[in-house]
Amino acid sequence: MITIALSKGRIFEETSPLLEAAGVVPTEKPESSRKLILQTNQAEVRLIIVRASDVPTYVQNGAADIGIAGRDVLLEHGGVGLYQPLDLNIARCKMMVAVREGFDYAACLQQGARLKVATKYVKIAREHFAAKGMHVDLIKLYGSMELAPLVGLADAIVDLVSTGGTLKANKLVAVEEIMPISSRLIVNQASFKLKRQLIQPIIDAFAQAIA
Ligand code: PRT
Ligand code: MG
Repeated sequence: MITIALSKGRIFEETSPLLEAAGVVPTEKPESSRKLILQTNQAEVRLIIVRASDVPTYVQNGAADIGIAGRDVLLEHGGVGLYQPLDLNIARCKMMVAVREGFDYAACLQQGARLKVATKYVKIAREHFAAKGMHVDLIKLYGSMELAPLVGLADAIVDLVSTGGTLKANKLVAVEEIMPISSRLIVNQASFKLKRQLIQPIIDAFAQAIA
């Protein structure tokens, strides 16, 4: 038996065609089912539905053999003990620094001002600003980062941007790209050794499907 950990929403949607290419079709849709364990057309493959940021934890601990997680999630998690054989190039976006329209970010940088930065991605943000030699006070949030500069909680945010629609709707502008983000296949290292005959064909089918 192999267990694949996925999150609902964009990751599930963009992974479905890859699973199908590997011959794996869930018997129920996670969007309409409340079940957290989904059987598939293959008796030896099942899916578990977890929060996006929990996927590495399930795979690291062997509760799932395989998972799909964003580079953002993997960097924040640390990725220790995870084999990462494939960048699937799905759920693509960019990690960006954004500020309120009219806020002079460049001037702040020049003056060496100490910025308040709100983000869910504390580790990525800390490393980014440290590499630039900038002093920042990081404020950890769990969502709706876009609100923070509008109500004076922070000068800037670090968040994911795909269409840019959320920034625009909140009168924010991106001022810096930190890194491009896409989702990766992750595999538990022990599973990879012990269940290679089940796991390798899935990796190969995914690799072929994205090529
Ligand atoms: O939603 P939940 O709190 O359960 O967890 P999550 O937000 O981590 O999960 P989910 O399913 O929303 O995202 C899963 C993965 O998709 C992330 O880890 C990223 O790798 C990837 N991804 C790709 C994105 C986006 N694009 C994205 N646009 N994740 C989030 N967003 C959010 C962003 O945070 C911002 O609030 O969408 C908003 C901006 O979108 P635009 O299109 O308005 O720019
Ligand atoms: Mg989300």
